[in-house]
Amino acid sequence: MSTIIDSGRVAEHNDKLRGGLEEDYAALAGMLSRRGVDIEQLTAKAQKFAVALPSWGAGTGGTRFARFPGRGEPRNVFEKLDDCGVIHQLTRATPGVSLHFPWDKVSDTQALRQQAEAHGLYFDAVNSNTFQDQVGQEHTYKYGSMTAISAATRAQAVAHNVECIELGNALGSKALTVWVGDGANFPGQHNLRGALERYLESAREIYAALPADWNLLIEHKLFEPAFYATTIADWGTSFACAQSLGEKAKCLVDLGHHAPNTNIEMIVARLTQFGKLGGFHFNDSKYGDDDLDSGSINPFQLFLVFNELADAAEREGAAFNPAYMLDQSHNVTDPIESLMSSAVEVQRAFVQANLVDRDALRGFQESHDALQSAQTLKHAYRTDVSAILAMARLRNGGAIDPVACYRASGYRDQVAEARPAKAGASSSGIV
Ligand code: LRH
Ligand code: MN
Ligand code: MN
Repeated sequence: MSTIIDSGRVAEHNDKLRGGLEEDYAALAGMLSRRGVDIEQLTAKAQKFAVALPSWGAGTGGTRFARFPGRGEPRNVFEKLDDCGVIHQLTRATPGVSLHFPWDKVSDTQALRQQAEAHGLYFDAVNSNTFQDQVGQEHTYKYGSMTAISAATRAQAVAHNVECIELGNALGSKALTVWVGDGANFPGQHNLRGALERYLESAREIYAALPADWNLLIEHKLFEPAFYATTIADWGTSFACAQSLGEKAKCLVDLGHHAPNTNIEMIVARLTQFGKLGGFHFNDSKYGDDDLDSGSINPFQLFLVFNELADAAEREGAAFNPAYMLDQSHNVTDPIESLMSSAVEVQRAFVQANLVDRDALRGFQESHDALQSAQTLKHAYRTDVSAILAMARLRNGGAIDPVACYRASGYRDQVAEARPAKAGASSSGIV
């Protein structure tokens, strides 16, 4: 497996920090052992944890007002893979990459697959895009895609999704994520039921094109760009569609796609109970679909989501395997640094959730001890598991401190030279 940052530099970085980490790890091991927890089991779990990277997160995202490009942004899908390779090399927690078509222009699937493999990466769910028009496209999505009144527009949206499945299949992906912005800006603009009927009709055609071992992940979002009524606005609609489509259709929860204060962990519990949790787009938000770095605003919510996932894993065993992906937009940070720290924050929530004393929690719940039930969760959440995460990285061949190691490597300077800025260029393909 090729590395993008010289492995000698990573080793040098680790040698400087190893002594301190070993001390911290031993102190944490002692503290956890007094609680009856074996640190080695947690570290082994952390070493296996993976969250996929969004190819569109490798460049500066931009808002609907402006985009301020960063230095050395990847100009094509191969360069995005290089950046993802760096993130995985240092964190060892991000072996999957989620592509977005046609933002990612892929003609030679073999070459792309080879490059991914050289970086130790594979392709997670592929995403379709019928939320904007592409150059040369015959029918506009201005009035919807899968739900459009025009049958020709709906057929075009279906054909694009089928093409995404074909591309994904050639790349080794196993799922298609479909998010459509379709909806209405005014009461009366749509027949609300009619729009969903057309959505399901289109979705059935896409579903029929899925290979046997694929999933269709339905991503809901409350609003934006439709500000009055989005067709797939909530988990209830997503769930009903997934049920009606069949076994391979599941729901994808993007943490930024709910009304403020929605109890997202409860949505997770409901979807796991009924076997329809397909995966996540992790990010954080304060107001809407802010696409901020995971764990940067509400890390406790992220922990509570993972607490439900740990409960589901305990009940369902190895069969429980939702797709974990990041979906973020980076505007004021280096995307590589944001993606590295977000992956670590998601992994942190995973480890903390595995630290919850589930037998004690069950006991407190059964004896109606609300205070101690809450404290049991808080006890795990308050535990600083950084040394476990760093040790997992070290043992997997990554960096003890990925951001520091990345900064010291000079990677951004190197790519800034190799990838000169282009006026108006954008990472996603939106100009
Ligand atoms: C929609 C969304 C969806 C898209 C991505 C770019 O807001 O979350 O997942 O594919 O953003
Ligand atoms: Mn998303
Ligand atoms: Mn979103």
